Amino acid sequence: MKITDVEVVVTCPGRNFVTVRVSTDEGVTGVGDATLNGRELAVVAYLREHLVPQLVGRDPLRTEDTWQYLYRGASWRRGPVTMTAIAGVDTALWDIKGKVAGLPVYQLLGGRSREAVTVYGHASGATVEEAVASAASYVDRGYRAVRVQSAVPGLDSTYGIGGSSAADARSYEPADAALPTENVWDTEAYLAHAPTLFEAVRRELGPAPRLLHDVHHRLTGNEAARLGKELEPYHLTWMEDPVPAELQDAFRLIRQHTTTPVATGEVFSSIYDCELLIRERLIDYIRTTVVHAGGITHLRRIFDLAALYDVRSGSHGATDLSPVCLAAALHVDTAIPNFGLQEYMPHTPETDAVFPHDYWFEDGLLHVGESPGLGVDIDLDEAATYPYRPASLPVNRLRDGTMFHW
Ligand code: EZ4
Ligand code: CO
Repeated sequence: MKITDVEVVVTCPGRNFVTVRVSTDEGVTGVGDATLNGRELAVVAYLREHLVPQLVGRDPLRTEDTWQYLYRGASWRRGPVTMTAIAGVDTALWDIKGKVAGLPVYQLLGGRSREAVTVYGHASGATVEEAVASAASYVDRGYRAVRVQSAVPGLDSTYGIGGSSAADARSYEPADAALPTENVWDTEAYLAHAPTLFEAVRRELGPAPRLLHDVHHRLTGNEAARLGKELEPYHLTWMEDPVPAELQDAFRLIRQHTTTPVATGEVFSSIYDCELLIRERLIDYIRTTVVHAGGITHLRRIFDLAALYDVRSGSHGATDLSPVCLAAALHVDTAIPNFGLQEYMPHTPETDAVFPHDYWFEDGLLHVGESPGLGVDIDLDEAATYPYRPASLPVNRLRDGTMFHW
């Protein structure tokens, strides 16, 4: 069996998605997500100029050898662009392998370890009251876990805030312009506010729902230690990205001060980014996912390392990861022994129409489909109706204009 063609498809049904579509001489095709929000065309160029010419003629079933060939073949390896490009190819090859075997990919990863995948939804509000009501609406719809964010009083914009539940699903859309939106951040205002939010949410919702919060890389280690301590009475499932993920020493400081569980890793590209945090048990959940961490082949390796240290998976699953990534993530989530939680924000109907899929949501759980392969495809005609639009994620400044982390 041979790879005959690799297409790199860019489509923008509300936001940009990059998809790798691999064709073979036996007529079987596979798809992989290669979307890197805000830097999409860098991955497209990496694929089209460097990887595609190396793939034509190869055996699509040699997933491990192809992964090693693409990874080791770049002397300057790792990094988000490289690893997202490799992920797109690797995911498409696993899709083909499943179709050739006549089995859903989770079967090739060891079969079911659970009946379905527990997800968390995104609740938010312009006020604490709105955020509490939003969280309650998720619980009413069957969600067992909810991430809660609310606007910080005195700031014009806060990460993660959507005004209504429809807006919730779109609240991470990039500005439709080449220049990013500029937000303003105030750490002291945030630190004063965040515990009051969770005090109110726990009071209203009681002890049952699992609660999460995304700090989005905004604190120092010491500030995060303070927040973690102040959140302890509300028993969060996790405090996410408390510090910029590259500042790994800071996780030691956080760990020394608080039992609030910590999750990080959505921006990590490889097992080497995660290794110290896992081995020293500085985190409770590792948030790497298929598209940004080298595909199914490499993500499985990260989660196997994590399993040795009681660290569970908590894969990133915002709407800037395509349904192809979500489908692939669900196969991994269904199979691994140390699954923790899966982030889930429903895609828009336009996006779902471009990427028909057989996974479904019910009662707080996502269910993987039984089709051979990943159970997701790209409708090329539908995709072609949504041309690429330049877009950026926001940037963040302190009140005095200093550039800060977003
Ligand atoms: O901000 O995917 O936990 N989820 C997140 C996401 C990220 C976006 C960035 O593109 O942090 O909402
Ligand atoms: Co996050």
